[in-house]
Amino acid sequence: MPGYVIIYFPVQGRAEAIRLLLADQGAEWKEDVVSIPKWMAGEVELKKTAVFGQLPQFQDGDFVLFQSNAILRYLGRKYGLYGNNEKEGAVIDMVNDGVEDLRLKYSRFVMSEFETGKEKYMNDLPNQLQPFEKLLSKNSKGGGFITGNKVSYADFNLLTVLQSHLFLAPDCLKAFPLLSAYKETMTSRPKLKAYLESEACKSRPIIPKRK
Ligand code: GTS
Repeated sequence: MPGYVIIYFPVQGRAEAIRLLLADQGAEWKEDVVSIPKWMAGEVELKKTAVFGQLPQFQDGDFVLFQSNAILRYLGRKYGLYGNNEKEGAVIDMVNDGVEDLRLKYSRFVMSEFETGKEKYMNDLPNQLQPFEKLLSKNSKGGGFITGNKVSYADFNLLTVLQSHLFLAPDCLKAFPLLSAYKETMTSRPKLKAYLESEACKSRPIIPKRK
């Protein structure tokens, strides 16, 4: 069994798509949880050794990797979740970059504009979700994946971003029938469903607890 370790804060955050991918592929991993207050106080040595001074860190045995999207791409290659050829892989990267753009907007909103910018963020959310609905409409033969005819690493990333939004706005997918069905299809994948229903997953907050 590969020795996978995810080192991250006690939240779903940027590590969750990695967890979803591993769970879906039937892989096991160990969690090394870093205390946010200790990290903020400069008491965690890893802050100095992390390549960009940030988490998550991922380990596959002796191999150490940072940057959540690079980790997803590494696992995508390893588990055959990167399309059937170079062009499909490039489209998967494109979609994942779109997911990253939305994740950044979400993070900025949650961390800095939660009290003041909620109405603006929610009003604009349909515009942000529309491109993904359109991608699904063009991929009707794909069996429910965001692109291509099999699950890709970007699907796990998109699913976590959708779930983060559903956490704040449970109705946000109502106007998007394909995204709603996509979310159901993804969360019904047996191994993924088992993980999503596990105590380990449910006990981890989607975002850091607000004071
Ligand atoms: N591009 C990086 C990635 O995708 O891994 C961003 C990593 C990042 O911003 N990590 C944050 C961090 O380590 C935590 S979170 O954004 O994932 O919640 N923050 C602490 C710090 O000291 O910057």
